[in-house]
Amino acid sequence: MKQFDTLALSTRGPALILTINQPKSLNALAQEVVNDLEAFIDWFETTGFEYRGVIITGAGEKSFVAGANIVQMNAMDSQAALAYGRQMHAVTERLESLQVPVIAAVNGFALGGGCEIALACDFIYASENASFGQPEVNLGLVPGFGGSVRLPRRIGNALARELIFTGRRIKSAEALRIGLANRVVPAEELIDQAVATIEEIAAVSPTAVANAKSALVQMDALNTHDALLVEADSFQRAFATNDSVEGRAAFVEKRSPNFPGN
Ligand code: CO8
Repeated sequence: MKQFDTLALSTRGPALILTINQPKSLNALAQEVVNDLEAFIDWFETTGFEYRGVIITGAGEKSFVAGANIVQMNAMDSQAALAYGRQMHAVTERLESLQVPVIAAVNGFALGGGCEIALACDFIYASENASFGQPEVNLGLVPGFGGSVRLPRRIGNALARELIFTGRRIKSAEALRIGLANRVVPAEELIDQAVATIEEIAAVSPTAVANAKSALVQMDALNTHDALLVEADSFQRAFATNDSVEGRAAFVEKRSPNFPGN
């Protein structure tokens, strides 16, 4: 397994677990972490074919990711801050575009850049002690790693504005209620439940999941009419796969499908 200074990787069945491993700073996104995230994505895109999903979590019991590293940011000029923000934009866009589903297993603070990484994942499972927020206004800042774009898309414009303008922190129960988290679970079950979902995904056609995900990502930027064209194209490509030939034949023959994965 590939090694990184600031990330820990482990495998559970078909799932790859990526742990941001800087517990002393509550897993804040220091420059070294951002560089490692980029290197992780490079590695995963070229060699991670055996995995059917990625789970992102934070080391320790207290924090998922406490945001950008404020100590480092305090020493930056605005050009360096812009480069830091743009690098994280690229990381979040590439995470969003991975071929397999990515689940954020939020086990504590998901603040600022932490909430923004979670938003770049396909969906979020939160532990009972998780909390979410975009507290940048407390620093005289605004979200800079994609939160202004992805938070309104995930929870709606008005709620996102309220969270961004107040910097308020919300608990996991509220995150669930507003659709930010898909489920809330006891901390000790968080990874198990995320792995179980990836096992469920691993039982269906990998090409269909990749196809659906790629279409959903493209649709984010489109109006309904153009998004329907993307769906039609995606459906047509899915229809032509061997997975689909097998899936349809298995249904007709009343047996379980054995997907070839292409
Ligand atoms: N950066 C660096 N270090 C941090 C961070 C952080 N974001 N958060 C916590 N730490 C460090 C603390 O400094 C402390 O270190 P030390 O032990 O050396 O003093 C250690 O982690 C533990 O933290 P606390 O003692 O503060 O722990 P508490 O339990 O008392 O509080 C909190 C936990 C509430 C999470 C608190 O640490 C906190 O408020 N942290 C900051 C959260 C925050 O504001 N995050 C948003 C940052 S801004 C951002 O993410 C926007 C990104 C956009 C950048 C775009 C550039 C263009």
